[in-house]
Amino acid sequence: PRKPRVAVVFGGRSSEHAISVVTAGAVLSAIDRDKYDVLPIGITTDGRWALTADAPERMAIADRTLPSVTDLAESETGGVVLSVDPASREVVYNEPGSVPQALGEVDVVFPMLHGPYGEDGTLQGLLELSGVPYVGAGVLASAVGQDKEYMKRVFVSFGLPVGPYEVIRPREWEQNPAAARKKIVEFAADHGWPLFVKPARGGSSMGITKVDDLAGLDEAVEEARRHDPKIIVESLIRGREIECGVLEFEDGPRASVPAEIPPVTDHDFYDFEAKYIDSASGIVPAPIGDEATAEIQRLAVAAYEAVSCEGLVRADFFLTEDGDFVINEINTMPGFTPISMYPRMWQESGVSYPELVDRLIQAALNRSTGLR
Ligand code: G1L
Repeated sequence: PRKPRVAVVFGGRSSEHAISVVTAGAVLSAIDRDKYDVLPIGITTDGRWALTADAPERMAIADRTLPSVTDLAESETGGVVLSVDPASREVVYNEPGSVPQALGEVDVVFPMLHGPYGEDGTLQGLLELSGVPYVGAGVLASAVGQDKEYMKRVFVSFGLPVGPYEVIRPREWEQNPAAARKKIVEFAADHGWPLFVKPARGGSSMGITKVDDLAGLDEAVEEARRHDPKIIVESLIRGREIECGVLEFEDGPRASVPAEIPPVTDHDFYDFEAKYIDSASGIVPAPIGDEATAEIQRLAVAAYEAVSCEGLVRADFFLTEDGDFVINEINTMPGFTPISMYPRMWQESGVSYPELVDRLIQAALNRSTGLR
């Protein structure tokens, strides 16, 4: 019988293009070629889809040079739209003004794009329309996981512990900035300084400012609004940073051992690359004791279920001095190189990186398309 064909879609018009290429290279290296065929599909930084060589060795950082899809592309075509024929599941290049070029059938897509048009549910929607199964979160879970406001609203409605927050919508700031500023100042009066001012949507730590007093507020709001006109204000939760992985097994989701992220300097706070590539500083398993471990595992699976995640999620928490967990956020597309926290937590739980990749592909293949 024919091997299932896995299309790995990576790169993209994101500041994290190179991270995606490096991660896709690790995934391509880990996929069992006796079991699956692969189709590497890169998206250039200017948004063109390209069939790339199946050459994971060219997708690593070499001589301090970051890899890019442009350097890997075999056939690159301007303005191309990739589509999948729903009847045959044939992947097609619809190059404007020419005959669509068939690339062969695909059985499952491994989406590896960061940020807008990647992990916010848009690519997932395109794949739903095409009837192709894909690894990981669906449209709703991707979109909710990308929006810090709706993520918290879902957590609250499922009884999960979230920290204090306030949302400033685009029109609030544009039409009455004084009232919006007052809302934030009252929030600070209730919950104390410092505050974190964040873009509501977007996964990386870009656009986030820690604000110590009123003087820094306007600039922090303007900075966050450069990334997203909707912003969220959160209070500082004093506690240890503990995260936990959830992975779908044959019988349902299970939680990994948790990890602790040691406190970082202000410099590291802005270094989002460290979050994905150099996660060596994380402590696995987190030294928090059996009781807290069981509790975070219960909460992580509850967060996965609350948002209707599929395949995997990384859930990030604070452990307060009182011994209580507060959920900070979930990540439907966590850092995913072999040294990233999510794969490391599963490694420590007895699931190797190739097994992790295989389980995710199997979970996607076992899912039917349509409502589930
Ligand atoms: F497909 C999965 F498994 F859901 C998946 C896809 C992408 C897991 C993790 C990632 N991560 C990335 O693509 C990235 C961290 C390189 C950018 Cl979001």
